[in-house]
Amino acid sequence: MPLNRTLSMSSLPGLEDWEDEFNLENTVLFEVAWEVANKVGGIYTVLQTKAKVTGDEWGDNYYLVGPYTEQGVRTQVELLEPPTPALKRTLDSMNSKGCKFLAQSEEKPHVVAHFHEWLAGVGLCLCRARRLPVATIFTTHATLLGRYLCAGAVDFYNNLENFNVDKEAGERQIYHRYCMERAAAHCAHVFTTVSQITAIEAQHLLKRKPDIVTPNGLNVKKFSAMHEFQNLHAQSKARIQEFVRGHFYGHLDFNLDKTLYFFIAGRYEFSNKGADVFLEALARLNYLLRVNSSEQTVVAFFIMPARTNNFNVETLKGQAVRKQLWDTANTVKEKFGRKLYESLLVGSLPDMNKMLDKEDFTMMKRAIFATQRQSFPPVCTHNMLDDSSDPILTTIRRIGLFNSSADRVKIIFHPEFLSSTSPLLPVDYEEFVRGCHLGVFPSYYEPWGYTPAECTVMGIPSISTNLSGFGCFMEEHIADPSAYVLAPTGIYILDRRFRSLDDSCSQLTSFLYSFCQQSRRQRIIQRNRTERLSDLLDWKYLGRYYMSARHMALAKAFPEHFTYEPHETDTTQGYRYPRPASVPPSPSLSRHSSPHLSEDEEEDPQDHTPNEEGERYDEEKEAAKDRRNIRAPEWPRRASYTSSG
Ligand code: G6P
Ligand code: 1S3
Repeated sequence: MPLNRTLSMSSLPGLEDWEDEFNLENTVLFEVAWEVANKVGGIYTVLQTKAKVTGDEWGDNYYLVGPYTEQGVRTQVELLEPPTPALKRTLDSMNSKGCKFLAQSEEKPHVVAHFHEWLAGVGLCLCRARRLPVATIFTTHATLLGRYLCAGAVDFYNNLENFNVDKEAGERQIYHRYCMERAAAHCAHVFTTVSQITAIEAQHLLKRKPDIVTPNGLNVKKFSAMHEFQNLHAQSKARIQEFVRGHFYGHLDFNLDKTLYFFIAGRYEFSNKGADVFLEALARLNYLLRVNSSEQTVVAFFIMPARTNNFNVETLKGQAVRKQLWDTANTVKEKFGRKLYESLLVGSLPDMNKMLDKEDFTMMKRAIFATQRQSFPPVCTHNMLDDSSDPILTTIRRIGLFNSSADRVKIIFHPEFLSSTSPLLPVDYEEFVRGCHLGVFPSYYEPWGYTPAECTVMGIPSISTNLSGFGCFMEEHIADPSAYVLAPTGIYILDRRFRSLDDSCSQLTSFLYSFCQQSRRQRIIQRNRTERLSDLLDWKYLGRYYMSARHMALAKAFPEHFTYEPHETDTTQGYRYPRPASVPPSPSLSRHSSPHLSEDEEEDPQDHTPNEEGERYDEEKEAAKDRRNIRAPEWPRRASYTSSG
């Protein structure tokens, strides 16, 4: 029975269905990476989210190979017997011979082996050195040298072609690793990377132009109720507000209903991830909000793991004080309720002067007394091991954002990844993102950047840059790619390529300040537009690029059985999402394109109040208008296959 895989792609509105069938019998795919069932960073997310679409295509012929970690096996792996006799024989033989493998069996399958990053790339080099009959693919998610060079004070993108790569790798003591990465890139039948910008980097630093760009996708979750993600935002925001109530106890002199939550999250690479630019822009935003007597407050979270010695006492105390106030209020409420009930039972209205007794007042006074504090609410939630030299804390000391009452911008540095079991902020990352208003990722070095992509699929606006794979991808796939026009869709792209550092900070400040000036209704509409872009990031669509890479590798390794027709267009071209129909093209007008109501007007996403032009806002209609504007994509031509013998 031949194993056929059929893929149908029609989730993006306006897209033609794409169906493909070919014989997968006797063809096996191995995907090898250090981050298979081993959560280290972004590659884990690639593999974990892509597993479904690859599994749908390859069925039982798909194998993920990663390191054996007890923790990973216990929490992420279901132990099974090998499904095919050939695999069983191979595994038995590996076990008995101390884990050796050769791709030989009586059935002689066509094997595709896809290796991610230099660590797994060693296996690829060995496959080729031993002349194994395997079609190999190497994907680099960042180049080692690029990451190291960017972390130093180097004008990276203007000097890409000038680096003496051996010398630079040697000076940074990564020469051996660099050589493995370069060897894997050169040995592979097909070399891929995650974005156009990293393709250019790889061409200069690894000296091989990637054959194909394989952008990262996500599993996009669609709710049956269109506005469910908006409800989730409100629920998750309430959780964050609870934390803020505790953290700022004694200094809660700002209106939580007019407070916006911004955040940056990821690997703690201070300048590569743009934490430096974000802090500078926050200092400028603070100034602007203050001089303009804005009522808005911004709480900016930094979620970047650093070396710590647990939570600090002041932060834990904040949550304890909040809990105590909550308990006190509940106790008094219960006593009050009981007295009221008893009074109603005997048919009389209660004497309000007697509803609370002395004991109640003492209890409440004690609770209020506990909220007195001499210091400002802490900037950092943990005891930092490198407190005096930590780059975020050092910058905060320099720019003076200490969470004082006068500050309109407050900072919370949480140097640990979030967890729903935390005693401080018991939410997981997804819930946290949903509850925030804006993700800020002004990276200098970011081959892809999952954080803004995750924001997009949850309908949360984000700021990325034209130096990040994600930023460039969105710029390329959304019509009218200019910062002003993109902004209403909730995808802000900061220029870090053609501007000085200072100019980029100014641009980021203007993004943040204009975001603060939006009314609640404008934010709701913007979230709807952001969420509508999520299909663009779905593996159902982006999985195609991986397919093309595999087809190409099979054709190169087994030319007698497979052929591959080169694409007429670059494989990263194709679908472009149009400017929302309701947004006028002029940058100067775009900010108030949506019905503009004041912040005080409490609104609902389903609220259809007329705007100042007397038009009723209808999200369904607006979405339909957007969809009608979508141009049919120019899909890359499919690879063609002869039957695999
Ligand atoms: C969602 C909810 C609304 C809520 C709004 C708050 O859209 O469905 O009921 O008013 O979030 O938005 P904001 O941007 O102020 O957090
Ligand atoms: C890399 O992880 P990082 O955060 O070190 O790989 C990710 C997955 O491809 C990518 O999103 C990220 O930009 C890279 O930098």
